[in-house]
Amino acid sequence: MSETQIEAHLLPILICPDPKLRKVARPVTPGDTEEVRELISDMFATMYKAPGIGLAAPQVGRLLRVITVDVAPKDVPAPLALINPEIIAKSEETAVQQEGCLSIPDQYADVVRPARVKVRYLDENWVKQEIEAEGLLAACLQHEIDHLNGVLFVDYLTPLKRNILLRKLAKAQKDMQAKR
Ligand code: K1U
Ligand code: ZN
Repeated sequence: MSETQIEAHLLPILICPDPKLRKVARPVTPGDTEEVRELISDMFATMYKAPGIGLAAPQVGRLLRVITVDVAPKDVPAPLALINPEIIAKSEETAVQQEGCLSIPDQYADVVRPARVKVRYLDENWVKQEIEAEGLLAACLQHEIDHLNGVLFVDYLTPLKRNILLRKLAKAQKDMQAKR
């Protein structure tokens, strides 16, 4: 293995209602460089294995403002790591996207969000970047940035839909524990 390659580890994904999922993550600083390099590598490995199209550091128990995203088809990977991402513009127009969450396994719901967003972030080399997104990428970026603020997609549902979904999750988790 060359010096620049890092051995990636699969990280356990926290499941709702883990209280860490409701915390606000802190911005990354230059002092975090080494830790964040390793974290990003582990997050990509964990996201692809799950499988998922996004992952936020709090989902793996790290309260740092880091997300990974890849909404491209499996055969053409387009990995994107975003450090300290910020939504700097969003459209008035909204779009509905069916969302899932690796921290709320096997539960899906339609979520209404701004259709297009512009996000400013630092890339893996700490270079300032901006990305304009629509469609699934826009929904995924907003979903992951929400995780950095302790917000989950179920928060956008009506209380009735949210309760039904979270009860289903609790039952599925209980059944799984019983089988172990
Ligand atoms: O943050 C997460 O929990 C990951 C989540 C991201 C997301 C999904 C859908 C809309 C917005 C954000 C997931 O990746 S859930 C799994 C999923 O959607 C998927 C898994 C395999 C192939 C395709 C999609
Ligand atoms: Zn999620």
